[in-house]
Amino acid sequence: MEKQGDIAVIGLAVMGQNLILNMNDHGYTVVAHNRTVSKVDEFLTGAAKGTKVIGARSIEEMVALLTTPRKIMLMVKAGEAVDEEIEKLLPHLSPGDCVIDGGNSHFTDTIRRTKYLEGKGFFYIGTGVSGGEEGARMGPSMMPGGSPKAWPLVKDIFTAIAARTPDGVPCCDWVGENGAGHYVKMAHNAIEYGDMQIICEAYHLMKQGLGLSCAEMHGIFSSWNKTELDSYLIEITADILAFKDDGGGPLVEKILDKAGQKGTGKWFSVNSLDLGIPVTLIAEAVYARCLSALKDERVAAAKVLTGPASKFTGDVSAFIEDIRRALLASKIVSYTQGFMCLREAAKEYRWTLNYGNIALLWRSGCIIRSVFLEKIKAAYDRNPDLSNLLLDDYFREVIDKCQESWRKVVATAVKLGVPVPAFSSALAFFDGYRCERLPANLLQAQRDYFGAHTYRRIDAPADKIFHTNWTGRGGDVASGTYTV
Ligand code: NBP
Repeated sequence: MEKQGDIAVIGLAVMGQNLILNMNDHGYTVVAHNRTVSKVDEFLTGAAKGTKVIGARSIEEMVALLTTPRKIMLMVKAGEAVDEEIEKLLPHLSPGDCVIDGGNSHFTDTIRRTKYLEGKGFFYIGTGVSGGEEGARMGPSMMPGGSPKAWPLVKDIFTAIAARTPDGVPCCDWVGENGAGHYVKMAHNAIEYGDMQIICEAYHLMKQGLGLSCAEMHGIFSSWNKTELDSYLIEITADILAFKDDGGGPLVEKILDKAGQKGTGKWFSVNSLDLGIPVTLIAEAVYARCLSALKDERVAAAKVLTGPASKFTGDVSAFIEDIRRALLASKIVSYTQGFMCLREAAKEYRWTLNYGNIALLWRSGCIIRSVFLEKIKAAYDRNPDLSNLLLDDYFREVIDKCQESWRKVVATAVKLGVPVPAFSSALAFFDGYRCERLPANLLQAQRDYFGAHTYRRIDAPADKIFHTNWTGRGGDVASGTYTV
């Protein structure tokens, strides 16, 4: 059998098929394989007809068709399927071959699999692939991490098929060791959760608070897309609001208000708690989906729980601009929190992450693509050691300009009884972050009062620990282990 395949892709569902066609367009010979073998033939006689794609009906056949070192990409369901496919591959691999997982795997699985395959003399890459079906076909944002020695093996293929920024830079670069690529993809998806939620809150406020129609909101989102908010998600929101169903009304108003969540937003929120980083906006975005899923309970509660009767009184156009500014300020907080988490993860998992490059990886080809990401890249170019995006001059000035509007929007939403969990948690984070003295002094006193947790004093050396017998009844022994 002639070894003519540059790369193999296992998994011929929507992502696998489109990535193969994309690779084929860029001159690569791809070997296609799938667990259900009939799908290989369907693909060859269907979407891949007339291309150079070669079908392999078995792993043995697939492996024999590949040039060495072999590059085999899994585009299968995340989780056990990846381990199952790896186990099927192992007996057929030679030292130096590289297995690539392009699915949405949890980064800890990728850390484990990298170690496992490297221990057997193979290479492993876990790469985030973003942009859905269209991205896979036309150019996704790609975030590869894993065995560093494997990057030269796939660099040309990956950068050829990836999306490009408007000035031609591929949205694909090496992210870091073991699970770093999948971690960055998880962060991307989580930021997507946040961006979607703040857009939904703007829509809810304009609809419920101002009584605007979908047609009016279509115009507003379209105009916002010509400002700093210029992004794919604002653009599709404008499109969605203009879309009519068969009856001639806006389709969006007929869609059940019950959202699902596939996991990456939750994974990131859980990880942020593990790392001790307040990623509050994204966590609120996940919780907002959870609350939406309680549709039956909400319908029952709506009949008995009342809110304020107040109506919006004020300048509608001025308030729409206030909402735009609240959206922009909240978005800055969301990305700030996301990058804070990336920074802490880099420390925890010993990755060297390039934050400006990560922003650039998301500039095109993925769901959170936006002009805004260039500002993040510029901030890290100005100062690669920037500890927090809010401290960058550009973002600080934008927040300054937006702040009054942001507070007005949150206060008005509270008065009107329209929920804005992401707008308000972002503002609370901002106020907390800029607060020199938080009430954690009282909290520490409470902890010491009931659990002898000890505390430090502002008027004593930092390493000196204090415990007070607050009631005169307890002892003077401080807790060494008990933490709440
Ligand atoms: P799915 O996530 O629906 O996975 C189905 C594919 O996996 C089928 O081709 C299935 O084969 C194959 N598969 C193989 Br091969 N071995 C399997 C096993 N042991 N157990 C289960 N399935 C197995 O495909 P997808 O939507 O193309 O997504 C692929 C990956 O890319 C996923 O990790 C997904 O999270 C990620 N992703 C998806 C999107 C998107 O927009 N869909 C975007 C970004 C990332 P079969 O035909 O024999 O069942």
